[in-house]
Amino acid sequence: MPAVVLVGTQWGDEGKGKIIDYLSAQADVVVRYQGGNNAGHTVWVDGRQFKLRLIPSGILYPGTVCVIGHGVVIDPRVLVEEMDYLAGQGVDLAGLRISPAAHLIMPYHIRIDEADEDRKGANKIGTTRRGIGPAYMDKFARVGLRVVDLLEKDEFERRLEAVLAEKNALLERVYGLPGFTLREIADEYLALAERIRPYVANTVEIIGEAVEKGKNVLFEGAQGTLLDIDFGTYPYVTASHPIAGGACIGAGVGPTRIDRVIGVVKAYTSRVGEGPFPTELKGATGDWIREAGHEYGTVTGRPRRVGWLDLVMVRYSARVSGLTDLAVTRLDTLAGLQKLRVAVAYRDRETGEVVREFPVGLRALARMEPVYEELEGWGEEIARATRYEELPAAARRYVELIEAETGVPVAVLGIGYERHQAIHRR
Ligand code: 2SA
Ligand code: MG
Repeated sequence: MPAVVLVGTQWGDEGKGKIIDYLSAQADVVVRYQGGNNAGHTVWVDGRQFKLRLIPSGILYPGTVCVIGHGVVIDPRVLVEEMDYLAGQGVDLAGLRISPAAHLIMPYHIRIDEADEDRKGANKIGTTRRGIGPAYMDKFARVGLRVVDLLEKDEFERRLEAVLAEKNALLERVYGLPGFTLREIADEYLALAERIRPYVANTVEIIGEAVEKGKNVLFEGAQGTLLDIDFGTYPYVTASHPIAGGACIGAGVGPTRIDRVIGVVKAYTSRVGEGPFPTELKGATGDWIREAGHEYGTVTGRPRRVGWLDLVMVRYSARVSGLTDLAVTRLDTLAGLQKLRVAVAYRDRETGEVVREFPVGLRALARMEPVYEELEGWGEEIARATRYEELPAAARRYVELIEAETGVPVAVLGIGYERHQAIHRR
């Protein structure tokens, strides 16, 4: 394996958790490099469900080092809650390592995220309301507080006092909401700091050394390519870099050290939150897929918008992340549909032109209608296959269309929730 980056190729919820879980079994180190608790990975182990938000699911494998890198934004309440949840399930946290440079999500970030969404009304982004965007804003405005600050009481209080004056003014004057006192935040956060302190470590060295020694290091992306702040459907995006390059920035590893980049593709498309979605299905077929796939957000419980597989999008994701492999998930969910459609290009409604590249800008995207290829569906027998050759012919044709249209080989196929329900081709 040695150094592998795994990314979502759509709008998140591609089923990365399942593939990450599988790869984590062989990994020595697993790293989160961006986002925060706007991510939610669900992993099934022997009929038991684990829901993770910040800590890499590699923690479920004893002996694995699990890193939360520089590029992640950490809500200390959520982190400690998750530590307690895992410990309560009998999971050993000894492998956890937290970057001192990771920024903190503060209570005012959450209040601002919520207030900002409410104020925007019809123009809202549909965020997870977890304070992710406001925390990254402060990072770039250079007024963020980091894990390292949390560990020094005086420094934390000094910096918090300065920031709070500004945040309270914003909350009270712009949003008409109450602000926070220094003490209420500091007392709670400094107590949480003591729970976090034992796990804070030099993550750049830990990762760098592991890579140098040829160990298996897995960088797990959260969200998906089309939610990337630069490469996604801006402004309907998250505030970080879910693409493969984000691993270099958010973990502190050079691009020359990455061996493989795996893109996870769900067999259909889903999106939570607002923004364009060319292959969206609004009628009965969409409802059917939503129910069959339990397409409700792990974090917020929101019903996800669903649609046909869009290979224009996946081709674009392969481009921006330099994908070497694909992992296709949820082929089992589509079982039972007679006919399937897959977008292989777009047609510009205004000019009639057929394009194969993903366009930049909401206006351009809104003009596009998908050019579909229609394929035969398959039945329930798919979940019992153990080798590629045992898959129904129609499912194999579906997989091969993905390969042909993206130019990237499909290495793994997910055909069910359980760990063992996957087929490996490379
Ligand atoms: P935010 O809260 O600022 O990040 O919201 C901005 C937009 O990003 C969307 N968003 C997501 N969409 C799908 N899945 C997300 N997380 C996955 C989950 C985790 C994953 O299962 O919940 O697959 O890695 C996620 N996080 C943010 C959000 O809906 C807004 O459109
Ligand atoms: Mg998810």
